[in-house]
Amino acid sequence: LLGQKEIPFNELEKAGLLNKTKIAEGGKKLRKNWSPSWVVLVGNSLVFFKDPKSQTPSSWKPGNSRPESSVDLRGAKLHWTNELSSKKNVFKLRTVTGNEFLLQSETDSLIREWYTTIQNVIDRLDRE
Ligand code: I3P
Repeated sequence: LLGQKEIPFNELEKAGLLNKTKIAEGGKKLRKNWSPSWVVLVGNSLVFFKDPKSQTPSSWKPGNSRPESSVDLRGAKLHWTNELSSKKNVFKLRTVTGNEFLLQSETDSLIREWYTTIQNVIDRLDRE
C-alpha cells in the first residue's frame, strides 16, 4: 500500500472521481458494492481514496488523505464491458493477483480518458 507521504508528486499522472466496485479478490467473486472513489494514477499504481468530497483534479494533493487501497498496474488487463453491469461506460481492471474492479463514469469522455491513460501505463510497464 502506498503510504500518504510516499507519493512522489512528479509521478502523479491523473486524479479524479469515478464509480468503483471490486468484483473479485484473488480470483474469488465478491458481491458488488458501487461507491464513488477518488482515483489517483501515480507511477505504476492506481490508488483509491475514500471521501472524495470537495476534491477537484487540480486541488488534489498527495498527503491530503489516506489511501483506501492501491493496485499494481504491472501485468494488469483492461477491458470495456457491457455484460458485467447494467451501467454504461464500465471497464474492468484485472490485476495479476486476480483482483478485479469495475470503474465507471456517466461522462463518456472522462471514462475514455481514464481507460487510455491506464492502458498507456500498462503498456509502458509491459515494455520494461
Ligand atoms: C446489486 C446492485 C448493483 C448491481 C448488481 C446488483 O444489488 O443493484 O448496482 O450492479 O447487479 O446485484 P444489491 O445492491 O442488492 O447488491 P450494476 O449496477 O453494476 O448493474 P448484478 O448482480 O447484475 O451485478
